[in-house]
Amino acid sequence: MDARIRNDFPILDRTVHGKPLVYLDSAATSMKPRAVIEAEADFYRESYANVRRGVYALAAEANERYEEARAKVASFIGAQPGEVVFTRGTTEALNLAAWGLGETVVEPGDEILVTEMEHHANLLPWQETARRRGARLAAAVVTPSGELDLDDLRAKLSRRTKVVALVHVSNVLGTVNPVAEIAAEAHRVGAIVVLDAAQSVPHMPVDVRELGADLVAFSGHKMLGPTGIGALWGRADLLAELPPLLTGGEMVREVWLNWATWDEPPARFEGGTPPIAQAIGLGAAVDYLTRIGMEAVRRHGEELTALALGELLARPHVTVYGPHDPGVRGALVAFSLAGIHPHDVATLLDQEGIAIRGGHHCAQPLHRRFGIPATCRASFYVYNTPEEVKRFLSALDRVWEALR
Ligand code: 7TS
Repeated sequence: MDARIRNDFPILDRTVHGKPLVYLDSAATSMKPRAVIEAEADFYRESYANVRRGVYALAAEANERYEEARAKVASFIGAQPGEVVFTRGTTEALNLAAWGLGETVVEPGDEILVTEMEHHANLLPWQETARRRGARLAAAVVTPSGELDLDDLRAKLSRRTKVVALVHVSNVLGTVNPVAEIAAEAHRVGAIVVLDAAQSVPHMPVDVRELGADLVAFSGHKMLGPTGIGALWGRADLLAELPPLLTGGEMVREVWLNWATWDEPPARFEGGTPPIAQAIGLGAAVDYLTRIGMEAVRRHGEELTALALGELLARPHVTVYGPHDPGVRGALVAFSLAGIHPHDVATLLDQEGIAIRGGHHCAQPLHRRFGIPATCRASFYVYNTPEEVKRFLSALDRVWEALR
């Protein structure tokens, strides 16, 4: 990775507690390059207006730039623009999917299959759908090494399974799930496959057609883009069947006092004024990542993960969660130090300017599965360097010496 990339991220120049910032929490959210900050600001400065309504030149220009951003996001994941619904992020996208499939596909007595490694964003919407529709929620288990137990998943698939909702890359274990294989099996029983791609789309080449899922959710803020914008990709014929989650302006055809007809996707799912500047910012983030190349992004993540993983595994007082092979992981490592609470580790590292996350990372059932309340997690992105990983590791050794 070109070391100059770092210079594109103004925030990385700052200090924390008098020390240079080492930001290792990109799995929570990523920092923004100047190109993204400027794209958003330029829109406000030069082309700002609402979308989908005005006939005046500025409104047409704003609309053009909003739709241009949609086309960029679509091409980034191998899709058509009409299949990309802008949402506030992964959470909203998954709620939209769970609501829509609950209304159209899930019947009383049916099953929804999730996994034990889901982020709450891909669990709670399905709990709600199951409760609302009188369906059953089942979960495929995770092996001790942090992989999905595919035999268990297969055993839990049946003709009753209407939806299989799973994460592509676990935000705790780093596990990369074999989505294409699982999707093929799920389709064999007629289930719809919903993929939480919040931790994959930012970090590796993703082609929705190759994955074989039917609906795919991700967030802009984890891929160098602004907050408040994300997307739900859906197979066009499936999107056409789904009802909207939000009703209101600019998502309808015809409105009478007692009834209305929905617009076509994606407009149907974007009721109200959407996050226009944020979508344009996400378009700039996609341009930025495309310039680096997603293969290079993945390689860099793998290199930093391999470095951290190798060093952590060599320390007898450190427990690492998830697969030990960096080649089959996302760019993050969750770990714990024997007998020390993850919050204490994160707090002491912060004193040295190092930002990692300690907690349950919105995956409480997964932590319960491993019999622990929390873990520490270091996560990496394009702007991180091997030197930063080494600084983190030596600071971690000092934390261990101080608290053991
Ligand atoms: N799914 C996964 C796998 C995630 O990692 C996250 C956010 C979400 C869904 C929700 O995304 P949002 O953009 O809608 O909030 N994960 C994390 C995390 O690991 N630490 O902070 C947020």
